[in-house]
Order: sequence, then C-alpha cells, then structure tokens
Amino acid sequence: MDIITVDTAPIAGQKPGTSGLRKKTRTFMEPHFLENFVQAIWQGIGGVQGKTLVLGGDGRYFSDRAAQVILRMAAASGASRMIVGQNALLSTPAASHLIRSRGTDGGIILSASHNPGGPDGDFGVKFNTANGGPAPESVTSKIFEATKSLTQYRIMETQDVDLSALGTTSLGRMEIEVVDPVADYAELMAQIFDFDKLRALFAGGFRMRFDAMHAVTGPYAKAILEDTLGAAPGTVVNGTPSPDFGEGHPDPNPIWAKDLMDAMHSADGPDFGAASDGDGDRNMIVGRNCYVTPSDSVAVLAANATLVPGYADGLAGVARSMPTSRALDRVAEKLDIDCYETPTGWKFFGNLLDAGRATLCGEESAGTGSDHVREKDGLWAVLFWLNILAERKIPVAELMADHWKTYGRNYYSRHDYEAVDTDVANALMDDLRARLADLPGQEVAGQTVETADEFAYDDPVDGSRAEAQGLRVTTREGGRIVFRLSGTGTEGATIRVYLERVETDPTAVDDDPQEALAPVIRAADALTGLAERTGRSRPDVIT
Ligand code: VG1
Ligand code: CO
Repeated sequence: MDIITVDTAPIAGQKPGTSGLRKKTRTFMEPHFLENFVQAIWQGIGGVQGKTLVLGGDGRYFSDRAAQVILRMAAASGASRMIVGQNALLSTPAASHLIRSRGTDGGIILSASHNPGGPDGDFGVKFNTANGGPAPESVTSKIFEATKSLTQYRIMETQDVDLSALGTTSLGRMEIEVVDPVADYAELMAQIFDFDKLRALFAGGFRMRFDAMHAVTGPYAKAILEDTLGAAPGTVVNGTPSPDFGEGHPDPNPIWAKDLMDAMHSADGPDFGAASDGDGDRNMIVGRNCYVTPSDSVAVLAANATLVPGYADGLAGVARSMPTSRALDRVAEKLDIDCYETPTGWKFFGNLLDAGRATLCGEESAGTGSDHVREKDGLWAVLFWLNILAERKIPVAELMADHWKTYGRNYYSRHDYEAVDTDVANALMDDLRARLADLPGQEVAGQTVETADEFAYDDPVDGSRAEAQGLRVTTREGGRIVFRLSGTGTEGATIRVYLERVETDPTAVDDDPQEALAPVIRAADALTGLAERTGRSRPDVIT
C-alpha cells in the first residue's frame, strides 16, 4: 500500500454554501474535483493526523466511490480511525449523533440533501465539527481558502475497503470501523420519547404512512416505527434507499410528496402522514386533510414539549431561522423563554445549542431539531409529533385549530423561482437593497411598508457576525416579506420569497394560506417587479 502525492491545481468554485459543497454529480466526478476538496478540508481543519472521523451519507449515486476516495485520503494523511456507516450509509442526524457519542473529531457527510441524485443529479460533501454540527463559517472559509492554493493531495493506492461487513478492518495504519447506521440512533430516540405510549397508540389502531422517498430514512423508519413501535407493516413506503431516489426528488413538501398528500386527503386515508428528505434531516407533517407548515410545526412542538419525556423539564429557549414564520415567537412569549433569530442554515444554531441557550430549533424549509444532536432531524420530529398525538388524543387538524385559537395564526408560504438567470437574480436583489432605506412609509400595492432592512446576525455566543442574510420588509397590515437567494442550488439562481401575515382574530384562522396572503404576495411582486424581470408568471414551487 503506497501513499502517493498527486499534483493538482486549484479548482474554481469550491465554496461551501448553506450546507456544504453541492455540485452536479458529474462535476464531482471530474478528475481531482473531489480529491481537491477533501484535501482542502484536511488543511482547513489543521490536518487529520491522529484524528477520528465519522463518514457516511444518503447513499446517492457516486457515494460508494467517494467514500473509498475519502478513506484512502484519510489514511494517507495519518487519520487514526474512521467510523463508517455500513455501505457508507448514515442519515445526517445519525452521523451527527455518532460524531458526538463517540467523542470524535468530526465527520464527513456525503449528500446533496433534498436535491435529486444520479449521474445527472447533484452530489455534495459536508464537513461537521466535533460538536456534531455543520462546520461554522470560520471553518468553511478556511476550507475555501485552501481550495484556492492547493497544488498536491495525498492518497493511498490500494483495493477498495469492504464497507458491507460490520466490524473493524484497517487501511495502512488507520482503523476502519463499519457500524450499523441505525442502532445508535434508534437507541437515542428511545431515550427521548415514550416508546410504551407510542406502542399503545399503534396497538390501538392508529394508522400512519411514512414516505421515505427512496432515500436514507427508510431503514431507520422501518426499524423504529414498524419493528419497534408496532406500526402496521407497510406503514413505511418507498423505504429502500436507491442511488437515484427512484428517479424522484427527495424533498418532503406537498409538491414532491404528492402521493402522500393525496393519501392524506382520501376518504379512508391514514390518521397521520410524514415524509423525510434525501439525507433524513427534513420532515413533512400532514394530518387527515391538514398539511402542517414547518413553521407551525416547530411552534406546536415547542408549545407541547413538556408532554415528551426528553423535554419534560421545559425548554431553555428556542431558535428559528430569520425567514421562518414568527409562530414560534408567539409560543416563546407565552412560555417566557428566549426566541433567537438566526440566518438560514443549521450551522447557525450550533453555538446556541452548545451553550444551552436553545433547546428546540426550526427552519421553514422542513427542518426541526433539538439539542439531542447538532443537525435537524426528520424522524425525531415525526416521533415528537406522534408522542404529542399519543398524549393529546386528538386529530392533527383539531390540534392545529386549537393552536391557532390560542396563539393566532401566522399564515405562511414560500414561493421559489428556480434556475433563474444569475445576473437577473442578483440585479433584483441589488435594486431592492439599494431602495430599502427609502421604503418605510411608502405604499406598495395597497400595503404600507413599516420596516425594511438587510438581515445580519451577531452570534450572541462567540460574537461572530454574518452579513447579507436576506432582505426583509414588514408592513403595517401585519405582513412580512423576505427575499433570499438559495445557497444550495446547482443551476443558475433560486430566488426564495418568504411570505407571512399574522392573524390574531380567532374567527379568521381557517382560510386558505394563498388567499390569506394574496395582498402580501401582490406587494412582494410590486416591490421587486419579480414576474416581469424573471418572465415567470408563477413560482416553480410553493410550500
Ligand atoms: C436550504 C434551506 C435551509 C436549509 C438548507 C439545507 O438552503 O432553505 O433552510 O438549512 O437548505 O437543508 P437554501 O440556501 O437553499 O435556502 V438540507 O436538508 O439541504 O441539508
Ligand atoms: Co437534508
């Protein structure tokens, strides 16, 4: 087994985005592309000499090859141990848990999350630090700097490691431990939730459908929901991970999880439906005839948290990303706890969780999580909902109606315009940014602007500052509009328009969100001329 040093040159565009480096799979398969980025990670974290890392991912196309390359590069640079999920599979939350529970120096997650996979799809590589969370910007910027000056990488020349068999092998002097991807995670869930109550719920005839979308959560959901909690066989659908996600789009929202939506709206549909994304960190919650927006979901979890054994003592605080609706703030106010507002992306919650300032966190993009790991966690959110339903014994629709009566309703929707010409998207943002200071007091499509600014975040724990995190406008009529460009796309630009309107009249909380938001939607278009500039008459995706 020889360690060789390969000459290379910097490759442009290896800047980690909202959640790691994401590119077309074919780009990752180009000569040196993956190797350069991995070598840059080693440099960015001060080398891997003597370190222990976790490795796994969502099983998408090219993961098996990438895992072998990473193992050979870790061995070549002196890592002492790699803990790898069997067949290189690990959901993102399970990887986060392993990094923490085994006291490692961090880990690498191979995933492009909710983006489609396959040779024509997307691939991604993300580094997580020893706390189990996505590397903060202080680390990702070092990695990016390293990509710009790389001239060589080190790799071991050897046969593939067999990642299908559990147990410990070695590569040169590095040990490789292949672990069951599900076992430790399932054990953690059993510590947090009341599994006896959940068993009783299913034994009592409660019917559920969990759509794993051909992605990584299938084995986790089957083991926990069907094998451990006694949900009927067949509860988990699309439960076998496939490299191209069954040619699907593993994004758990009403558009891409349409089969599940249809089932939940049929006469004899299940009581409860849920779905997760490619790497298992997102969740969609839907009751009979009742889709729960992610922003409402985290608010409901916070309001009912003490019903769950793991949170019986209450919450230290909560946090949400800035574009997420302020439904959570209303609950926090009632509970008299802090509610932090962070930039988009889970890496910004890490410090708050580590410092014990926040217990629950959520993002409008179907991400919910807590201090049990340092990533958002899809299946955990589903079990949380089940635990609440087992205690409250009412249908999801009734629970939501009750929540809105108590807290008011934050009508909310996100409109995405995908693969927009990058120059058009940048110009739209630049023009609005330039006008922000003049907007307060102006009337826009019948709404009067109250405040307008660009969001920047000062981390209360380490004092770091993140700028340019989205343009936001509030109106006197209770509306809020946020404009942001996605940091996870791989084609052109994706413009995200986040729309919200607060309704506190208990008799007006049952409207269709798109109708309730119509004035806000009109104002968003008038503010930016979005339809005209992009030539799009409607968004590509509405969630
Ligand atoms: C999107 C979401 C963001 C989420 C991120 C990663 O980022 O908006 O809330 O944290 O994806 O999620 P962006 O920059 O495209 O808006 V995942 O499930 O990809 O790890
Ligand atoms: Co994800």
